[in-house]
Amino acid sequence: MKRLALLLCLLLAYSAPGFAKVPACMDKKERLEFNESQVLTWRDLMEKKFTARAFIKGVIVRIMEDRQKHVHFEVDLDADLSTNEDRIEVIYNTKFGPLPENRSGDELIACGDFVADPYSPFKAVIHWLHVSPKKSAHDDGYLAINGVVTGLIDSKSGQ
Ligand SMILES: [Ca+2]
Repeated sequence: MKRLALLLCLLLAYSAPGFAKVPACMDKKERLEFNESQVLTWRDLMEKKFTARAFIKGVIVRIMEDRQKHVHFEVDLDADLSTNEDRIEVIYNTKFGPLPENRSGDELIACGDFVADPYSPFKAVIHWLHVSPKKSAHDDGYLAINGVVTGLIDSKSGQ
């Protein structure tokens, strides 16, 4: 009985507020952990067009651009807005689901593809934040803002 109580306590601790519940982010068959510092290392070291799976949590600084169904966020990866060397560009395609309400300072979680992009002001882009229309070809991704998950609508099947 005591053991059960302890287990319950542990479970409650893990579902405490502040831990947004989001789906697993997969890289082939492996479940990714958040990899913000890895993303910044790739940005600094890898050749342009280098691509890898990314799973990041940060805060929204601002919307950089919003056109042709693509919303570009400036995201700060350590949530400290007084430091800006840890910022990247996150691009969401709204045809895979409506953009959750958002404002500067909100928590953003992105599961998708990192790409080293010299044309981005941050040299680092994360995109592909949506379900894969062809399951075998690419892992699913998503976007979550304040725990509200989007990107899960398969635009081909309309579901
Ligand atoms: Ca920062």
